[in-house]
Amino acid sequence: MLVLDIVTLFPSMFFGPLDAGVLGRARKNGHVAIRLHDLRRWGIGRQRQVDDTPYGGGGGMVLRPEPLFAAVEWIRTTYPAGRERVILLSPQGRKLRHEGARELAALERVILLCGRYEGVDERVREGLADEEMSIGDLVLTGGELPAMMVADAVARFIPGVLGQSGAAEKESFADGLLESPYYTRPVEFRGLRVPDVLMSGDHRAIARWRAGQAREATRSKRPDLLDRDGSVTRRTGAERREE
Ligand code: 4FV
Repeated sequence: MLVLDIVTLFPSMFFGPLDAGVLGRARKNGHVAIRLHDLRRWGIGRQRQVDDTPYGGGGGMVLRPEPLFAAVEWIRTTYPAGRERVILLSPQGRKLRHEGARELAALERVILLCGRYEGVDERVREGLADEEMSIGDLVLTGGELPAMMVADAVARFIPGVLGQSGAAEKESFADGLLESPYYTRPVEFRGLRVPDVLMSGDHRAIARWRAGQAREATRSKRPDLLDRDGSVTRRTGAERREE
């Protein structure tokens, strides 16, 4: 079972999104456990202060290091775990991708740190987080939504969470390509017909068609996933960025 310990100033944001559908069932079935930790609990002084103005000026507020360090140390003491990783959600992180989610799913525990305001004190990066993860090159108001995305993406790799086992290995990005198109009833809709091959029962022809469609979808929509020779890139996020 994977345990996600989420440190946030807004635990209530997680009520709902993590209780519904596949993730909700995964928690009920004990495949994934999610614990929410209110950062305010480790706030400083009577005001339980968690943020302060940035040295050197520049407006906005910055999360102080002490409450975040104290929260992680309390989690580690209260819930000891072996293979774990502390991840800070931030725009500076490596992009959350299929491979990264699969890696995290193999751990016992992941601690997710949700930033707020302008960001966190740099010493959180230097002395607490094992790594940073980003959901994309944009700035959000907080790390909570990215943390939910990590929880959702990672849970799908836990055996037993998705209906048929290995489903996570048969989808977009699993083999570096986008997925082929899906069709379901009705056969004809507003003049648009389901491709005959999908109703042929010829599974080899269907597999060939799907492979071709996946490659074409990737070539037209996400050429960055392919090398110049059209093969699926082995380049990781960082190398891809060079383009
Ligand atoms: C973010 C991202 C993100 C930055 C300042 C929270 C915000 C505020 N996190 N991927 N993009 N975080 O924008 O993960 O603290």
